[in-house]
Amino acid sequence: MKKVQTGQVIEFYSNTCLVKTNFGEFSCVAIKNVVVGDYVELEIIQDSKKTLGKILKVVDRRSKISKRIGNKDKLFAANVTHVGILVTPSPKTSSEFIDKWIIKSKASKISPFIINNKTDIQSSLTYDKKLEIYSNIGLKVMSISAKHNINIDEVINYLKDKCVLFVGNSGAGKSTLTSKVVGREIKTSSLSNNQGVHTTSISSLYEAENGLKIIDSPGMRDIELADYSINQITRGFEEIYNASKYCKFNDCNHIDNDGCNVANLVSNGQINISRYNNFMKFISK
Ligand SMILES: Nc1nc2c(ncn2[C@@H]2O[C@H](COP(=O)(O)OP(=O)(O)OP(=O)(O)O)[C@@H](O)[C@H]2O)c(=O)[nH]1
Ligand SMILES: [Mg+2]
Ligand SMILES: [Zn+2]
Repeated sequence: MKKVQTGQVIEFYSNTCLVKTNFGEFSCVAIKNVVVGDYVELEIIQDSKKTLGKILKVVDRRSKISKRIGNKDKLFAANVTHVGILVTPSPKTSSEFIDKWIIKSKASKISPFIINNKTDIQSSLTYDKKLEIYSNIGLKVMSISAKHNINIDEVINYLKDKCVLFVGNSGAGKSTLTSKVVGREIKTSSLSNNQGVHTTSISSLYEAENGLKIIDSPGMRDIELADYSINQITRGFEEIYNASKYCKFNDCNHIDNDGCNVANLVSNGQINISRYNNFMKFISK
């Protein structure tokens, strides 16, 4: 075994982290700004009692994702490729929640997709229509039941060799799905209580057999849009962005009908009204 190795941070505590390499897992003193999902170069230091890793360098990240703590955004995961937005009839998932996560994912160069969980529960027509909005704008939607093992394979196959972050309201089934995908009981549920208030700051990365990785971090809920530019928000509404290219005026506010292609497409139903309302709400903040 060479003294200098590369590996990936799979668990992160306040000042130590666990790095997985081809030669096993090493406990390391976390250097500043290292987060779960990071690829690192580490030096293996062996003294008479224990083997420890010393992180020398963080490899350039393909993506970064942060969460709001107090009034600050704190980086907490790196190299995520996909965000799986869990949508459930109970607890009810708001369209704002979904649209905010689409914005956040796209702004972070991460692909969002939708997991319609709890299909064993009878859904309403409005709920089914809500899902249709997202498949109509080209998002992948997978219908599953995490608890009853329905379509878990579809999720596993879709995410082969990818790194995913599941997001959803407390009780949407993130931990249940993670356990099913990874094939073992995982620690997350004991870390977050029913109100979703996490009791510890640990973030973990779980790996399934086909190279699929899941990053789990308790307390991933609110998204503050204040930090996003109008352009970033607009890119979360691709259908509105594309339609706006054909508005009569460059500085169109998309409210008045005079020559506004967006408003026209909303009134004829080609752009969904809930998407439009969220868009207008988010950009006016
Ligand atoms: N009926 C039904 N219940 C489910 C399904 N998936 C998960 N649940 C239940 O929903 C509850 C919450 O599931 P969790 O996996 O703990 O939810 P979570 O998203 O991890 O919640 P937090 O950790 O609080 O954010 C549990 O009682 C699960 O058994 C499903 O497909 N159908
Ligand atoms: Mg959970
Ligand atoms: Zn317009």
